[in-house]
Amino acid sequence: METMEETISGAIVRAFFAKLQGSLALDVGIVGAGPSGLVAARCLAKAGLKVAVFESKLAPGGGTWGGGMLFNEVVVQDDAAPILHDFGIRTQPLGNGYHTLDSVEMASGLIFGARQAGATIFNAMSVEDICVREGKVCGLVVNWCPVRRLDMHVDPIVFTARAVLDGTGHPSEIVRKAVDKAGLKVDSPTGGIMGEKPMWMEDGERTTVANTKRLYPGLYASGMAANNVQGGFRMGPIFGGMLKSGQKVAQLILEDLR
Ligand code: 48H
Repeated sequence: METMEETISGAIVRAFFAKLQGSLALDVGIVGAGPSGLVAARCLAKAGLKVAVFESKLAPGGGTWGGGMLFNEVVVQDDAAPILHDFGIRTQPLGNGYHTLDSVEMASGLIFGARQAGATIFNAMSVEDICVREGKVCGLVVNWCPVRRLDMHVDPIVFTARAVLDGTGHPSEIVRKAVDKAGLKVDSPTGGIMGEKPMWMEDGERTTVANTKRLYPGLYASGMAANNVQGGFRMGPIFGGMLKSGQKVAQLILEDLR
């Protein structure tokens, strides 16, 4: 007869590997579980696509948890609030075009909503490279985050994807691999990464959605990654642009994959 220890360990191993096996050939591989990546994940999973999000940290949520300067509240504009409400996240209208909301409710709600819609979230996994074949980005090269952090010489595994979304925030790590390592010319003014500009809330928010693009066949960027590629301004703890960027990139990917 199986011991309780064997039952519990066996259940975890079987369930995890079923999830892993089911994600090896994806419709969409999303790198980074920040607000833009999680909104995109929910939209794409709701549309019936096979979606996985790879997040290098133990806790998904990206830059949402800490609010502004660890004051755990953030702000969104009126027109972005319905995106949060669709996740069941509550906002408090200020009556002047903005809403405040609890940043912990936002982070946890976005994670829960993406997962409940059917996206698989792999935490503590880092994407360290991409696959490019016949002029198209078509896969993600993944390793455990501790393997990378401890500089262990361990080879990664590959998840193929019909579309890859760089949602890695300020550094746009995946587009960086595409440009510097794969030598791809992406859809930006120089064909490379322009670099994020300093703080200008109004302009940063105005351009984030416009900066959200298909950069190369199979490769997209959202949120601060998109701003970094196109040379957009940073905007601090206002999140409407991030949410709308996630929604827009999901639409672009859906149109392309269909
Ligand atoms: C796996 C990775 C890897 C990797 C990074 O930064 P994020 O919150 O992303 P966005 O763009 O959706 O939201 C940006 C927002 O949080 C923000 O920073 C704003 C509005 N700043 C304004 C300002 O003025 O500063 O999340 C990105 C996530 C993080 O959780 C990373 O850990 C993760 O991506 N990540 N995951 N493999 N190679 N690189």
